[in-house]
Formats: sequence, C-alpha cells, structure tokens
Amino acid sequence: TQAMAAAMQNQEQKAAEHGFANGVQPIAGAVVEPPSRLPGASTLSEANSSDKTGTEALDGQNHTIDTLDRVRVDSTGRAMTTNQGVLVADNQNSLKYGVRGPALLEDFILREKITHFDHERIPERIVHARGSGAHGFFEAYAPLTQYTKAAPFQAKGKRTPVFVRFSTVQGARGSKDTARDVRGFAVKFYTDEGNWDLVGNNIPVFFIQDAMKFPDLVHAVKPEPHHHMPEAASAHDTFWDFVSLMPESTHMLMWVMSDRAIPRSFATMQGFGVHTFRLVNEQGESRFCKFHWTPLAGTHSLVWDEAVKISGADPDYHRRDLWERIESGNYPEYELGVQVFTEEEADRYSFDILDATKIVPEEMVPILPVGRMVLNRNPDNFFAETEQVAFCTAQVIPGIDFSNDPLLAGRIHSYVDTQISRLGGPNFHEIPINSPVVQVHNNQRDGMHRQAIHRGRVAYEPNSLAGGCPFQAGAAQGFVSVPARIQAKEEQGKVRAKPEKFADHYTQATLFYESQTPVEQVHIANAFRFELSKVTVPAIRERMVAGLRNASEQLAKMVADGLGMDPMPDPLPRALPNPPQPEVMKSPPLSLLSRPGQAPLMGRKVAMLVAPGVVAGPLLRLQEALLAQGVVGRFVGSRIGGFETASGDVVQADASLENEPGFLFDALVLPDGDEAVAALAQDGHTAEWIKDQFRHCKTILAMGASRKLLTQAGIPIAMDKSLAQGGTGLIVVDGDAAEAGLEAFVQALAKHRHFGREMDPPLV
Ligand code: HDE
Repeated sequence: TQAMAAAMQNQEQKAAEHGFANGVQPIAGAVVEPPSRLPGASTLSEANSSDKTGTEALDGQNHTIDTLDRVRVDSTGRAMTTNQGVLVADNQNSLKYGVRGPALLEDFILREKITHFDHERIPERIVHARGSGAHGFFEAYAPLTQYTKAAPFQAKGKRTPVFVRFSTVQGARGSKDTARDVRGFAVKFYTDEGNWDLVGNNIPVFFIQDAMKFPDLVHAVKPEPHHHMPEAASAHDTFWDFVSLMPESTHMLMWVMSDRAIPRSFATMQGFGVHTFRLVNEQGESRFCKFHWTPLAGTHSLVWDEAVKISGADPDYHRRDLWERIESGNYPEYELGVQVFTEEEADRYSFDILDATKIVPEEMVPILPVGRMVLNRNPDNFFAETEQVAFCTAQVIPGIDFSNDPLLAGRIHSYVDTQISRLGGPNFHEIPINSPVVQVHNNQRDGMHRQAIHRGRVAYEPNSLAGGCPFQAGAAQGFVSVPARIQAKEEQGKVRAKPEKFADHYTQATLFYESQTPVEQVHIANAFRFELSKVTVPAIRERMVAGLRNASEQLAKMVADGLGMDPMPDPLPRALPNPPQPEVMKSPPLSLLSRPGQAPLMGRKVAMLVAPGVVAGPLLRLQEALLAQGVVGRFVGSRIGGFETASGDVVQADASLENEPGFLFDALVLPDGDEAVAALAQDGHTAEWIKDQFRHCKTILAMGASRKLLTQAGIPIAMDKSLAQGGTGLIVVDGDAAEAGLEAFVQALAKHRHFGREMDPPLV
C-alpha cells in the first residue's frame, strides 16, 4: 500500500507537470471534438470529411497526412484509465484479500483488462490474409471526361486520397511474404463522390472463369485439410490435382510460375483490375475498360533460391521494404493506365472480354496513362487500418460500372458477405479506415457496433415528417447502372453455360510463354519442375504435363525432363479443337524485363562489408552517391559496432554478417585492405554471402585485396574477360582503380540482375 501511494503520488505529479487541473486528466481516447458537435456535421462520416481530406479533395493538396485526428489516441502525458475513463491506480497487482490471500471477483479493473485481451483477435481473411497497407494519393494527369464522369478523373492535377493493401493469397496472416503466390493489389479511392475500390492483383488474369469454382480453387490451394500443410505454398497435390483438371487455369499458371509471383518489392510489381469494367461519361456513353498499375521503380523480382532463403531470415521482407521506403521518403509510385474499347470492337476479338482468364494485348488496345498514385504515409496502427480495411468490388462510383464477367458478379456478392462475419456485423463501413470522406445519409439503422447517432423519428422514405429527407438524388447525380446490351445468345433464357470462346484455354497461355525472354522461360520451366516435384501422385504430374503440351511443346519438354518423365504423356484433349486465330502472336510488354522503370535504383539495398583495417574512403563516397539516388548502403561487419579503418578513422557497422544475411541485399561491395580481407576470410559467413550474391545474379564489386575472397568462395573470376568491365555484374578492380569501379557498380546496379551468369543447376 505504501508503494501504491507512492505510485499515485508520482502519477499525480506527472499529470501536474503537464498542467492538468487537479493534477489529473481522465481521458477516454483522443476525442478532439465529438463528431456531433463539429459545425455542420450530422453523421460520423460527415465529420470524417474534414478529418480525412481536410477540405475537398479538389484543391490539389494531399490531405491524407492530417487525417483522422478524431480517432487518434496519443497517451503522451496522460494517466491510465479503464475503458470507462476511470483512473487506474495500480496496473501491476490484482485485487486480493491480503497479500497472500485469494484474488477477488470484484476486481473489475483486472477483469476488464483480461476480457478485452481475450477478444483481441478477429477472424483472418479466408484468402489474402497476409497483407501490408499504405496511405497515399492518386493524381490525375488530365481530364478523362471524354470517357468517364468518375470523380478522380475530372481535372488535371486533382488528388484523391487512397489506401492500398498488398497481400499474398494462400498463406495465413502470420505466414511469409516471399511465397510463390499471386499478390493482391487493392486500392480504396476516397473520392468526393463516395468510395471506389479497385480490388486487383499483380497478375492480370485469374485461375477460373466463373465464381462457381472459387471455393473449389481455394480449398485446393489452401493447406490440405487433414494435416494443414503446406502453409504459404501451392506446391502440393490438391492444388495441382485441381488445376490439372481445370485447363482454363493454364494461362494463369504461366504467370504464377513466372517471376511475377516472387516480386522483389510491392513497389516493383504491376497491378491489374483483371476484369473488364466500364467507363461511363456524362452523356451516359459506356466503353469497356481494363485497369493497369505500372511501377515507377520498374518491374523486378527475386529468384526462387533467394525467395526461399529470405522467407527464413525475414518473413516480413515485403512489409519491411514497403515501410522503409515510405519512412525514408522513397515513396512507391505507380502510373494508372486504361485500355478503353467499345462493345463493337470487343465483339470482333478472337477471345471473350468477359473471360477473366484472358488479357487484351497492348498491341491491340494501347494503354492510355491517366494518372499516378504515390504511397507516402505508413498506417499509424496495423490492426485499425490494414487489418480492418474492407475492400469490395461492389463499391463503384458514378462513371465506373461492371461488365457481365461471371467471376466479377460473384465477387460483387462475396466481399461484403465475408466482411459481415470478419468485422462483426453490418456497420464496418463506419470503421474510420472504411468510411467515405463524403457524407452518408440513408435510412439504414442499428446492427452491431453502430457508431452514428441518428436524430429524429424518421427512418423511412418517402416521409413527410422529415421534409422528405434524405431524398433520392435522381439520375442526373446519383448512380445509374448502364443499361447493358442483352446479347442475342442470352435470349436463350436462364442457362448454366459458358460462351464458346471461353473454351479456348491455351492460345493466351502460349502468347504469354512465347513473349518471355529465354531467361524468363527457363524460370517458368524451373518453377513447374519445383512445384510438380513436390506432388506425390504421378498421375497428377502427368496430367499437368499433358496439358502444358497444348500451350508449348518446348515448355512441356523442359518440365518433363526436369521430372524425369520420359516419354511425355499425350496432350490433353482440347475443349475447342480449332480456336480462333489470335490477333497477336507475341507481346513483349508481358516480359518483366521489358519494364525497367524510370527510377530503377530507388529503394535498393547495398551491403558494404567492413572489418578492422578496411580502406573506407571509397565505401563512404559510394554510400553518399547511392543515398542521393534513394539507395541505402549499409556497413556490415562480423558484428555490429565500430571498426578502425586503414587510415585510423572509425566506421560503424549497423548490421552483421549473421543478423542480416547477404540475400537480403540487392548488391555487395567487398572492400580493399589486406588486414580487413584477412579478417573477412576467417569468417565463414563471408563466403556464403558471396556465393548467394553470385548465384542470385546480383551486382558484386570487389576492390583490391578482396579479389581473394571471391577465389575463396569459388567464384570463377577468370570465367569471362568482360567480367572486369562489369559485363555480368561482377566488377573486380585494383585498389587504385576504385573510382572507376564505383561508377561501373552503380551502372550495373541499375540492371538489377545479371542473368548472363545464371546456370541451372547453379555452378556456385
Ligand atoms: Fe478476391 N476475395 N475473390 N479476388 N480478393 C477476397 O474478401 C473472391 C478474385 C482480391 O486486401 C475476400 O475481404 C471471390 C480476383 C484481393 O483486403 C473474399 C472471387 C481478384 C483481396 C474474396 C475472387 C481478387 C481479395 C477475402 C471469385 C483479382 C484482398 C477477404 C469470384 C482481381 C483485399 C475479403 C484486401 C479478398 C472473394 C477472385 C482480388 C472471400 C468469390 C479475380 C486483392 O470476399
């Protein structure tokens, strides 16, 4: 009790220091002003409009930075309270009858604390459970009024706040970032005409054509139900059993086995709306549209061996990368582009634009750049924002509409439905991260966790008692669905069937494979080899190779060879033996390597090894030059802390060979200095570092004496004369040529990878 009294006195003193009346300031959350008291605010979301965007998003400013103060909690200088606002005197001990006596049921403070804790978790998403989010804005390049009346596209320079969530699909919330998987790319636009969610992926096609098959697909790919393995992986029997029986998945499998499924960063992957949508203008004219996000930093991926290793050393690799890019001001940026085409044009295509397993090649309909998205603010609280955000394909605004894609139709139903159970009732649109910046007025009432306090006695329409309010906006302003053309075939009445062109399962799989560079084709074959070699039932492997023969004999042969399958099985029978002649046989933009980006260096991480006696001058100069380009250069030693350099100064290592393994970096610099090189050669980690950098085709600069470390690691320096010039990203220079080496290093780094030295199986 004495200690308690002292603690209370201490609290009071602290509170007094902060100038609170009576020395205490009970506070139940950072309620700046209760929403109902804000001038003019009559609903929760109305109050939000000033919080989230400050003023109308029209003024060209990004107000997402000063958002949501209404619900932010900052306990600096505050005393602790219960959820009812009662000050807590002691947060260490439960209430007992005597110090060694029984705990008392009346301890409402303990019970409130434990009860809340017991319910801290909510169900995770059934798919896309593991995600990372960021705030930012979308900025239109020019008015797109010719095609759409959608709010974000009405004026040049207009900024609309956004929240983005990137995700993997298969793994649980606590699984790893670098699994081979599709990545979700979901964008919520808080527009001044309501929320618009573009819930896309980093791959423009999907496994299935009809929502009817989605639960089957997800059950097949998720950990197998009897033993719940494998987590965050598709390399198992049930997935390949299902897809090998569903030839419509072949095109998607090409993408998922490509390097697209192991991105280097969320900032270096594309995003796609996948389905065909509609743009609708003021005149009510509608055109079809496909949405594309293209990263400014270029499209870059990991290699498989690297992805596997990273998942052990840093399962949060992508989440950390996103967080650090934003904290360091290297904001991830993406250009939004649209492919716009008419219904009449679509009717002439060799494929069906309602089929989500098909793309519209850029050679047929070029991508029109319409704006950019910048992610410039990390969430304040992972749970409140990234976990509680609820995206939904049904959330469209005037100017955007749906096509009849049967997969999209299923999604329009699914998202709200799943969120009602995940977020505990129908009012999750009132959770701050989900609520629109415009006012919400309707007669929907009650339900679990209702936040808004509706005034008056009217909750119906039409009414006279509230002057008819809220009234319907009418066709001029409100959302009006496009009266989509009913096609002749649909006059067949109700059917459970597919249009004929849906049955062409292979043409675009071939297009994708043929459009890749030889290096990328090998990666696709190797990914099939890896995944199928984990399948235990030979018949499944054979059926898959039989299906691949319809897409590419070359690929099927490489996969079969990798699986020791000789002879190859006969090709699977085709559902459509004579598919229409495709318009495009090769589409180079489908290759990742074709999109270097405008800021390819931004966000890269370079390791510079240090040890006692290191020649630090060139390293320090390089670090500065890299920083100017948004590249982080870190000193890595056998331990963290200071190392004396050859010139008697000290360099500080903030990472160690042990705690940040080499594969977490994009490039490696080995320093000059006899003593330093001798020390590094003594540490077995060094050779592992160098081998991984070499095997993963990353840029390596070896200066002066450090050439010895390459030899020790078994790197074939004499393999190729051009290596000395950095032709394959291995730059070896004498100590007095350090400057030239640094220049060559920066140039080689911009290439990301040097696949010229890749060998299968690896040489080193
Ligand atoms: Fe989803 N999907 N999906 N999906 N999806 C969900 O919604 C669903 C599909 C996508 O970061 C769920 O709130 C059906 C295609 C993303 O919160 C669920 C079908 C594409 C996210 C759901 C599809 C996506 C989801 C699970 C077939 C790319 C994560 C939790 C008809 C265009 C959003 C949730 C976030 C999440 C259903 C197919 C993208 C169950 C029924 C195609 C990015 O409602």
